[in-house]
Parts: sequence; structure tokens; C-alpha cells
Amino acid sequence: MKDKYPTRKSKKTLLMQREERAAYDTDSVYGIREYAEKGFYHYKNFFDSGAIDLANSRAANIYSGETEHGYISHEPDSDLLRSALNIHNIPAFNELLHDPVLASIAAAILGGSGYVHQSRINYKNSYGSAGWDWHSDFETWHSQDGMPEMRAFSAMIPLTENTNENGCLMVVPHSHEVFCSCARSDEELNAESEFSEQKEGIPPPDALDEYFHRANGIVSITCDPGDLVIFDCNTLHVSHPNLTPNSRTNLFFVLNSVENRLVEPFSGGKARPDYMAHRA
Ligand code: 6CS
Ligand code: FE
Repeated sequence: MKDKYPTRKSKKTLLMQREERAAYDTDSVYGIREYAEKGFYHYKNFFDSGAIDLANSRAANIYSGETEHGYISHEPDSDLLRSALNIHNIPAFNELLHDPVLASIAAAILGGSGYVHQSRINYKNSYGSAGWDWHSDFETWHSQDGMPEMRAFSAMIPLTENTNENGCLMVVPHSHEVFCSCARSDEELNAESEFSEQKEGIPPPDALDEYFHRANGIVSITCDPGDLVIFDCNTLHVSHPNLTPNSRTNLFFVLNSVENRLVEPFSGGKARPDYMAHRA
């Protein structure tokens, strides 16, 4: 299959125009027109508070180890839990995934049926949990997982308050329109360390300058439990470490079009395990 978005192949960085549209139907569901234009949308008070409370207590049980969960990723150089992956079949989370309005949002964006490419809880617990550097998720999913085209998005569900202080998601409006082909690292990387340490896929300062120039600023998505934030697979985003006493816990479902099934990784390495990138 042709590689439409070559990345991690050389030492060069290159900005390329996106080819696929961000949403297939911008008229039938509220918010999707703005989503397609800016690359993200924030729905306030989207979920029922009882369902969110239940999901938050399940997430806390996984964090504390009270509920055993095999698919986890740690903070860089630490044994603190950073992410719990492959969580979408756990009933408290599955219930949120099957919200009927979320299903219509997914259909409008993907132009048909979708499936879960990745699901995870990102814990950014108190006092020093690491942030995430600038990246496009698609750049990773394309190179490491073999996702052919930009026909996927993330549904982010805050389970605790996300503030400027505890490291809320920050996005660059309109960045989803441009793909940054990133440099290859010389280090020998494996899926687990790459997931938490981000050794590749970070656009260099001159490329970031281009994005900021177009965007006219960064948007900090401060949000509350019960909100829903959707963002395109290629939207450039970042988040600060959490130095506060307040944990920032977010649930993510990545939905990909069934017409955009994974092939072999475009960067050539071994495909990541199924719990990071579902192939079934
Ligand atoms: O490796 C991944 O799939 C991912 N990594 C980052 C930094 N963001 C999204 C995704 O979970
Ligand atoms: Fe990300």
C-alpha cells in the first residue's frame, strides 16, 4: 500500500498538506462543523454524572491495584502507573463508549462505521507526573501501527477536573490540516518504552513555529467530569506535568473507520501489541 504520509524514515522534517477531510458530514450533529474546521470540539455536560462517578471509581481501583489489569504503561523511569490500556470492554467504560450521541458523532466524523483502535485511561497523578510533548497521534499510529489514512479521532472523557495547573490537554487549532513528517531516532526502541517516553514523533521548533503561526495561539482545554472532548487524529497537542495535589484522570476511546483498517507499520518495525493497537 502506498505510504501517503512518510515519517520516521530519515533525519529530515517535512510539512505536508492533509488529504482526507476531517469529517464526512458536518451538518447532522451539533459541533461537527467547528470540529472539522479547528480539529477539536468541547461538549460540556455530555455524560450523566452517575456513569462518570462509576467510571472514575473503576479507574481509581485500577490505579491502586485493587482491580488487577494486565495492560499498563508506567511513567518514564518510575513505577507509577501512567496509562491503563485496552479498557473499553470493562462495563463501566463500555457504557460510556456506547452513548448514542457519541455514536452519531462518530458516524458523522468517520462517514460510516468505526471501531476502537485504542482505549486507555491516562492518569496524571499528583506531584510530578510527567506531561506529554508536542505530537500528532496519527503520526504514531501511521508509523508504528500501520493506520493508512487520517480517518480516526479521539473521544476524551475527563473523569476528574482538568485545569491549567494539573496539566489539561492543550491543542493547536487548525493543526490537523498539516502533517509533520518527523525524523527517525538512532536509538533502538520498543513499543512499551516508546509509548511512555516519546523518543520519536516530536516536531522540531521550526515546524512548531509554522503551526503556531497559522493557528494564532494555543487552546487549553480546561474541562470537567461529564464533558466530552473530541479531537482529530492529526491535531497537534501537548500537556504539562502535574505538580499539584489533584490527580488528572482522563478516559480515551480512539475510533477509527472500518475502511481504514491497520496494515503493516509504515516505519518498518514490528507491529505493536494488540492492547495498544487493535487489529481484530
Ligand atoms: O503511542 C500511542 O499510541 C499514543 N501516544 C501518545 C503520545 N498519544 C496518543 C497515543 O495513546
Ligand atoms: Fe496524544
